Amino acid sequence: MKKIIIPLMLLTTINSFAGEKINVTVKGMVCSFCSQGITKKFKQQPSVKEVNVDLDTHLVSIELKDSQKLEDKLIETVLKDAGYGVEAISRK
Ligand SMILES: [Cu+2]
Repeated sequence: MKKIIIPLMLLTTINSFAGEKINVTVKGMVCSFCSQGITKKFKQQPSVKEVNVDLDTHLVSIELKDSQKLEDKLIETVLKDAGYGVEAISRK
């Protein structure tokens, strides 16, 4: 029973946090032109508050607005349309 209760509590805590953070590792993102284009694309999404790019690690960090969602599928679509691939998506 404990094993079921603990994850549920964690989920509730995460959901009550303001602005979910998503880290996306992007394939093919190599220069500042890439990062600017990707930042622009994600900022067009109404749920996105902030976007930061680390070119060294090919990481795009997306911060969402309070209690907003951004599905993995949408992230993949945005990047694919811009000409990039998704290597990994992690959420905090
Ligand atoms: Cu580039």
